[in-house]
Amino acid sequence: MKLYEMRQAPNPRRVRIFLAEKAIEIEKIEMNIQAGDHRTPEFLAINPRGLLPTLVLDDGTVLDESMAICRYFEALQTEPNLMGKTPVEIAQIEQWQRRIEFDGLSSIASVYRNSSTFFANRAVPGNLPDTVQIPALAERGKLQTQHFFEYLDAHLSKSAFIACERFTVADITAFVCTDFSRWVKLSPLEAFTNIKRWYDAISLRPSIKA
Ligand SMILES: N[C@@H](CCC(=O)N[C@@H](CS)C(=O)NCC(=O)O)C(=O)O
Repeated sequence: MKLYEMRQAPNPRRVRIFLAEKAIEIEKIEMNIQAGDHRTPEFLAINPRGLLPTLVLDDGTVLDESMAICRYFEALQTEPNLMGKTPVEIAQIEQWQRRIEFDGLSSIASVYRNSSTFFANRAVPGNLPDTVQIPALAERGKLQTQHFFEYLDAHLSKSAFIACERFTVADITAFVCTDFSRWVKLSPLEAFTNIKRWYDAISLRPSIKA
């Protein structure tokens, strides 16, 4: 199998950390979004959405959503468990995943894509026709990001991990989200002491450097 990814990009990074936690090694193909590698006819023949990460299985099956890729590997190799064992654990992890993806990652992406000069005509990622930036969406994204970090900090004042009192995929998503916020100068690490304490602890895991 082959994983098409990009080291710097947040979503591929989530999968890379997940694989490192499980000590799974697979072939990785480094792509460059800035250079347009993900929009070449060759890559679009593999993934018409033009998004990373993209996993191609040996039988040709293509998976192009980070969490679907993680679920595949979780089913393939169950330990260490990162996505929940009991029904309530599975639900709690999923709940946090969705909160972080919608309220955190998406809000930051909205700020980034609607303000970065590089993405002036490509405010929406993937293989779309040109999409203009809407500065108001960047402003709204800033408010949403601030609100997200406020409630994440309140949660982490009572918990050492994001879900289930142990390290899970939700910590991976929240960690990548926290790093992504630096791209738009909205890092919570100075203002939010509980996020900072959690972030420093998670940073020590070897998988974070994957
Ligand atoms: N929902 C997808 C989002 C994937 C995504 O947006 N990937 C970004 C990199 S982080 C991408 O491929 N961007 C391509 C572009 O900017 O055109 C997932 O979770 O994997």
